[in-house]
Amino acid sequence: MAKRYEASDIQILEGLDAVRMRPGMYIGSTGARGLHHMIWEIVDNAIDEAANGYATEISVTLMKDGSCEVADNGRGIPVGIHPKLGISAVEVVYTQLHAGGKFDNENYAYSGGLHGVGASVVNALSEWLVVDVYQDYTHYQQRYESVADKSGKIVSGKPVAPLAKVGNTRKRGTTVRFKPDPRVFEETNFSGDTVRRRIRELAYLNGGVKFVFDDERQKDPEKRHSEFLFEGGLSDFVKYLNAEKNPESEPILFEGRKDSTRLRVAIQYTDSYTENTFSFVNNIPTGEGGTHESGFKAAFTKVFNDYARKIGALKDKDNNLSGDDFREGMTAIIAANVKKPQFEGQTKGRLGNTEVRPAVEAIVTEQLTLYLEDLKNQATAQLIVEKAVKAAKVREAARKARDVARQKNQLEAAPLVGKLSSCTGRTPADNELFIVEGDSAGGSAKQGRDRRFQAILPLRGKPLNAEKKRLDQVLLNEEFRSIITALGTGIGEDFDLKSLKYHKVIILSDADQDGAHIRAILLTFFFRYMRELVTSGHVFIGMPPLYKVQKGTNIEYCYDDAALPDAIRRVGRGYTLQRYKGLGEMNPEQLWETTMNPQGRKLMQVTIEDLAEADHMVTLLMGDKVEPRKEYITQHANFNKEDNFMPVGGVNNGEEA
Ligand code: 1YM
Repeated sequence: MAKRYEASDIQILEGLDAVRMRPGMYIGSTGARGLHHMIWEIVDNAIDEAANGYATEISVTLMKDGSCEVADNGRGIPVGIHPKLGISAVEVVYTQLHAGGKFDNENYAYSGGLHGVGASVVNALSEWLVVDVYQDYTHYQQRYESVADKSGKIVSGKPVAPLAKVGNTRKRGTTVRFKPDPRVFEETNFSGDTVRRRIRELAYLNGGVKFVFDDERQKDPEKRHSEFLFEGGLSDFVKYLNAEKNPESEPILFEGRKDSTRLRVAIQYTDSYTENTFSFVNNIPTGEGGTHESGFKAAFTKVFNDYARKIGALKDKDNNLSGDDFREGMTAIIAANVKKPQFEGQTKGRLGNTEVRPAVEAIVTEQLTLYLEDLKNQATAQLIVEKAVKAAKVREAARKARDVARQKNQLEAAPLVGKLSSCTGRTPADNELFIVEGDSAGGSAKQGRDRRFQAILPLRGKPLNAEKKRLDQVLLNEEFRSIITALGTGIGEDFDLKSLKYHKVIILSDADQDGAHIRAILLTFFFRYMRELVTSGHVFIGMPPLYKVQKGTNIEYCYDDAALPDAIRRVGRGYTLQRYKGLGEMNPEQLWETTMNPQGRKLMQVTIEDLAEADHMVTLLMGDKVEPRKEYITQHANFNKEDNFMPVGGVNNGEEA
């Protein structure tokens, strides 16, 4: 048994009102993201308990009253009285900022988000919160509320009474139920899909722990209850990601520790041409990579080059194969645990800790070398080398093709003359590029736009599906070439965000199946070859209206079916209703007014909330296997719904960034 917890181990730093003053500092935002963060902070504590071997099951329930309940079957938060503060440890954890035996305790080397301050932050930002502890055959409970004092100031997370014994029990564990405070959050409606998706991810990352999700607000049994238990952990994760691809090997699995870094890796190769690396630090996705990812890549490339020489696939005179060559067709999960993670970058999705890179390199070198020495792994190892040799040849051919293309000026402005209608403004930060489906809509957009900052690129027909093509083929496609040239960033390894000529890239397609398809193709292309364009928030989806309700000069546009009844009521009797079937039905003025004018238009920003899920989705929609795609499209047949913008990660509904 680990050393028994002492109430005096807890450190105290600050009170809760600081959190309410600046919620963003503690949970990132008061929007949908921050709202969901509340759940993950509590779940984090339950996961720690499971990771330390005390809990086997974690459940999350979204309640009808807007509250959320998180429970585990671990030891229960300690109930002993803190000698200096004279209150229970439970109360310390929930009312004192920075409280927790966690960050100076060796057992808790790897706390996820806020190093144990999470619980009190959640309490501070809740209307009310109730903790139940089941420990030593006793059921304890305490309730906290955020209420206004006489002067009207809100006192955050105040205990209604001390922790009390409320009964006997044979249960073990901790249950926390809280209701996010609408005075803090702009949005208090939890998204069942978001929560379920993240719980599934956590279940993969914490193999062997059972996760149960209930959404009591739902009628549909499919959406009401889900259970996730993956005994194989990361190995199951990588197989899930490759489920719609064609795997060519069994997963390669290893783990190790060095200094204070722990690393777990799962790798599986498929016949696809793209690389999919998903990394995590303390269960948090690191979509922008970082020192753990670069350490992994460096060591993987080095060890495999040595191996390729050893088996004679590379001769003395040959150059080493590149990292990209080895990663073609690779799906990899890299899960690191780091003591004091530093998250950097645009979306705080990059690990900055410099000590992690050498530690990860050492672990990967050691473990992969062991793997390659094992006779039963030779077939997989040789396959990887053969694939890399082939990839190197193709890459060389593509490079030559690209050089030729450059020389011929093909990738420069030449093929675009007459196609791209550029804007007059020369400040990329102000400029917008509309990629418009079809020549006729393109024509309307050209006439309707504000030419000072809006450029139009009409697409003829469908560009090809980038998922199924190698870079050299993508470069031959005229539609993609014109996009690459217009953006000015280059592509793949050459991509350079600093050269981006339009800081808003807006996809404008019809609200029908064809439009959804074109949108998915474009998003796949950006996702595969210009991922940074998406991760740094430059890609948007334009939303043309579906209806026009009109009486005389009184006009209302509706962007979804749900808005129609209200619009009709406002316009009143004698209205006429027009349903737009495509962009082409709007004249230039209407297109400007409804879809392009920054005052009043609706844009959805494409974000990569969850890289792994996004990749799965892209593969599903765009990959080789037809059946799962059909199934998906049939299930989500209404192409006017937000769901259909999901192929590349989440989409921020509502306003521009
Ligand atoms: C539904 C949320 O919070 N579970 C949980 C939390 C703790 C413990 C067990 C725990 C930790 C320790 C010893 C220890 C926490 N304890 C603390 C603190 N589930 C949930 N389960 N015994 C029990 O850290 O040594 C913070 S969280 F600070 F009191 F130790």
